[in-house]
Amino acid sequence: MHTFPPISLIGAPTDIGAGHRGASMGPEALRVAGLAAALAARGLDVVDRGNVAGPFNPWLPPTDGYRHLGEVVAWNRAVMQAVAAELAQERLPILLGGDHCLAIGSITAVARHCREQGKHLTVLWLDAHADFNTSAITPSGNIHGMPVACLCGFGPQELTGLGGGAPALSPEQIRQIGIRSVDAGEKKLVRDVGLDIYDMRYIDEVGMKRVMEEALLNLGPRDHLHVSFDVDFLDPGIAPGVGTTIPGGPNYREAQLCMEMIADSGRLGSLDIMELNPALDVRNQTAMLAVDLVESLFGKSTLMRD
Ligand code: NNH
Ligand code: MN
Ligand code: MN
Ligand code: MN
Repeated sequence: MHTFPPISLIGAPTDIGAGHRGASMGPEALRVAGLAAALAARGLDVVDRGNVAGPFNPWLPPTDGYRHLGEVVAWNRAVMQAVAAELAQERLPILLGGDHCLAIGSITAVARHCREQGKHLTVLWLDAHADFNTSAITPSGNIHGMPVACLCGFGPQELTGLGGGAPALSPEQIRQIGIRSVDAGEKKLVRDVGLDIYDMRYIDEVGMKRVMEEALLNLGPRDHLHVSFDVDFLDPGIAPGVGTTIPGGPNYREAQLCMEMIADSGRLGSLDIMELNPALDVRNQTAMLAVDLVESLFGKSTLMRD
């Protein structure tokens, strides 16, 4: 069993980048589902920092290919600062979304921290979607479909340069798992940049065990693993509380194994829990499932393994 650093929860209550309203209630639903208590029960030091603040969602159509770009930038600056403050104290930040556009701020902070500490950053992107759209190819203008592209330098300067310099990531640092919905233009772009995608077909063919062995290969003590968990990664049959359900996702055991194998790597350094939409959930079951999976991510397991 690996030990984990002290944990800080940071809420970002907004749906500013999403195509449905309601992810703004995600942080509170995760709190109500008992996230802090579940981690504390594992013997971890957990502090809830409360929520960061940002502009209201004006719910406007796209301008120049983006919906709410100015508001998205403001929220991401706030998230970046809050995440950076926790990393600077050697704490492990957990961002409670909020929609997935906020991973730009979170991962920009993590990338800068890793650069300063001489660590190598790898991002595991658990999602039904590749989130690699740009303003030219997006079908929606929703920026939650663009964070991975922005982090790799494809996007508006305000977001690609959020950390004040070069893009936060290069495509080789990213491994995407669970992907099963990629838009036409996005498909070409992810192929061109050579993104490492373990899609659902590959998971079906070789199984989650081998997928995670490959995704976690060669992680050493100088590696920092960031997990960006879009709750729509999960099969909608077990996780209905998200805006963009896509059938055919990982089932309960596959998702548990994925989390358990990340825990076993001992390299988890930061986490996003994104896109939970309580307005679409049924009796908070998706939030409770997310908490259950996050317990596994922090080393909880059945029988005698923990
Ligand atoms: N690909 C679609 C878009 O860009 C949907 C993105 N929705 C997500 N991404 N939830 O994770 O609009
Ligand atoms: Mn998604
Ligand atoms: Mn996503
Ligand atoms: Mn569990």
